[in-house]
Amino acid sequence: MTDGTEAPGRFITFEGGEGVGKSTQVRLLADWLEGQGKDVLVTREPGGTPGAEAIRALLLDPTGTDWTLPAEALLFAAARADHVARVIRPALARGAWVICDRFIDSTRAYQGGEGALPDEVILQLHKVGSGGLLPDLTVLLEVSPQIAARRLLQRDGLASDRIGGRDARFHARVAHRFAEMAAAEPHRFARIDGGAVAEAVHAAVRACVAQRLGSKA
Ligand code: T5A
Repeated sequence: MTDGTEAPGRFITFEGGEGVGKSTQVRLLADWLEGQGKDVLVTREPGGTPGAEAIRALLLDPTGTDWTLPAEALLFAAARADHVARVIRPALARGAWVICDRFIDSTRAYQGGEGALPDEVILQLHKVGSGGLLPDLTVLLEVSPQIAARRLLQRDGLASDRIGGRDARFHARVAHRFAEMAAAEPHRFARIDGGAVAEAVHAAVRACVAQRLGSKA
């Protein structure tokens, strides 16, 4: 992890838009690492602690409050602060491999970017709330909007949460932000095509983890 403090664990995050296959790949990677005898903790954002899950409900309920952008960013930062302090840091300190479904880069992509909050502001909130903790590796899964839409339609029908239900332009901007962040930090990000069958995507994720974090592939 990169925030100036050394901890023996490894911190891997999965990022990307809705329906790219993050949760599926988190599970497959966790199974694979556990099969190698590693202590693995799987978690997600927003969420991961009772307090952060309560904030998740406030943020994502499609019939709930229509938060302003700064309020939304503060709520994500508050949920993350609780999650990092109570779950992620203790797990890393005991040497676990922590795999998190979304983290700070989701806030940078969804609440930041053109016409939204400046990246420096979001990173400053992250510094205050979570000591600026960054993952060792961030896997960015990318699929075409058509593939993502087809998967989500198959799984959820027409239902979506308050943020997932925003229009196609919003989601295109989010995908562009993720790509920009990955280009700016190639040592932390790995961009992986999530359009193939799940096992093939998993093979690419495994190879990447082995190469970047020195685990057996
Ligand atoms: N958000 C979150 C912010 O705005 N700011 C933040 O800081 C944070 C942390 C969270 C929402 O909050 C926003 C972003 C989101 O809008 P969520 O409930 O966590 O939402 O949901 P998502 O992260 O959007 O996750 P999804 O479950 O929608 O998508 P996943 O996890 O990417 O995809 P997955 O694995 O669930 O797969 C979706 C479907 O496709 C199938 C699966 O079986 C499933 O049915 N699938 C595949 N099918 C074919 N081939 C493959 N390779 C497949 N992989 C998966």
